[in-house]
Amino acid sequence: MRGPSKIATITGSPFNLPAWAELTVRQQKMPLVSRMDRMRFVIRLAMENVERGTGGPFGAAVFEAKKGTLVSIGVNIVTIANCSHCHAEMVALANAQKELKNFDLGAPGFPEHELVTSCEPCAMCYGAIPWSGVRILVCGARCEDAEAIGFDEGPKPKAWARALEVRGISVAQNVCRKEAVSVLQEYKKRGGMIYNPRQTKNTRRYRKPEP
Ligand code: AZG
Ligand code: ZN
Repeated sequence: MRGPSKIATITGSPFNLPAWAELTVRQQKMPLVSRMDRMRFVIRLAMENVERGTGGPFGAAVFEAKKGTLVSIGVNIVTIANCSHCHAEMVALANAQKELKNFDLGAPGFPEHELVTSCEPCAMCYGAIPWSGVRILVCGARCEDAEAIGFDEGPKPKAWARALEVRGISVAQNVCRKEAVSVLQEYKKRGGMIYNPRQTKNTRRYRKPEP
């Protein structure tokens, strides 16, 4: 078998953002210098996603870590994209890679990139982070906050943050946690859809490690 074809192209990504979110990316020209400003920005994205009914109560963005320039945003669009991969973090990472025309956000010559997310990553997004090339992860709400409103964040190692640190990805948790949790609660109050990984007899036997 030969290598990848030079003429193969992919169109119509399921990671395409809703129109309102595209506009937000274009309008956010000013760098966001502080960690809290970046977190408040993604929390606003999560809330707007809830208010506009475009998906679950989660927002994320990729920034140039030092300057605070916005590279991409993501919101949870699982239901409107009919794609279970479309968690906020996955959408933000995919759009950053598309924007920078590189599958590795840590490629030589790039500045450090930071993923800021309104909620700690689920098992799927956690798995995607080391491959993305981001060097910093900043989280708002905890997994247990998402689970408190009915989401199942999947099995992650107990020391998941440490495991990222060992790979050279620094992790900050509980940034503006209260504000991030209020978006989750608003979604629940509005009766937002809760979609979860499929459970089988076997997976029910799996016991989550104590936090
Ligand atoms: C989710 N958890 C996070 N962190 N982000 C999303 O988009 C999610 N969707 N379901 N659980
Ligand atoms: Zn996820």
